[in-house]
Amino acid sequence: MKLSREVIEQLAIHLETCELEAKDTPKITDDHPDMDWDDAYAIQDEIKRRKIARGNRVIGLKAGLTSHAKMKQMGVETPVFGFLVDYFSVPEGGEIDTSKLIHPKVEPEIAFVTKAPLRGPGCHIGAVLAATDFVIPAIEVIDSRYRDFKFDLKSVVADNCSSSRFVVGGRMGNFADLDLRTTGIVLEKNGEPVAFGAGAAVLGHPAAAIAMLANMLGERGEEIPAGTLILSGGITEAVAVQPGDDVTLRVQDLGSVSVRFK
Ligand code: OOG
Ligand code: MG
Repeated sequence: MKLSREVIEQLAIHLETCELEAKDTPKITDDHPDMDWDDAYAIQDEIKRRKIARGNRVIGLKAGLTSHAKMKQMGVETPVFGFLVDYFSVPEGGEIDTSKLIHPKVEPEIAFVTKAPLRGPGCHIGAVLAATDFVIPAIEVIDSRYRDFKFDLKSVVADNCSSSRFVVGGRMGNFADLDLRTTGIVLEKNGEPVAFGAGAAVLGHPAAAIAMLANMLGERGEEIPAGTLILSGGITEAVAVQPGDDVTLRVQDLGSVSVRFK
């Protein structure tokens, strides 16, 4: 750790205020170039602590920057993780108020729901498949608090990996009849297909993102509990949205999920 407890708390308040007031900020490493990974996750943890103290409930986890398309778009090379709280969840077919967000983008993802705990080190795809209750399509809405989505990895980790909203819906699937590597996806904006991909874009298999998350949490002495919803990461580049946009994600064999922006 390079930052004092006081600075970690100040940066958490700063980033969370930007989220709650929909204001952007330059990336925090501009003023704190020496901050390390532990500092970055400590700031994220402090944001989580503040939300829980305010009465919000943690309802899931996310892995981010797990596909080559996303890493290339953001100019980074390592996957990261964050948390999801109650008010991030938007009902299927629901509406998202863009006036509460800075510059939202949507990502096509596959969400996992666990039925048994997962703990690293040594967590692998086989363990993830055995511990998964079902998978379901998800649209993640990311909204980096950093000006023009310009950040480095430590800044984005501190900012809870741009987490903002998400929608799950469509059909639940399980691995008896799915090979998620070849599961195709189409992301549509206002009826136009805007991004295409297959599950293998996420670390070769979306379950690998869940294994990686369990291994990263294991290093901190934490696990993924049973009954956790986990977003496995954007399969394609994120797509910017404006008020009035209608977004649908179609996932092969798993139906579709939609959300509107007002
Ligand atoms: C960071 C969050 C990335 C994903 O699925 O890759 C993410 C960002 O790109 O702002 O959620
Ligand atoms: Mg994502």
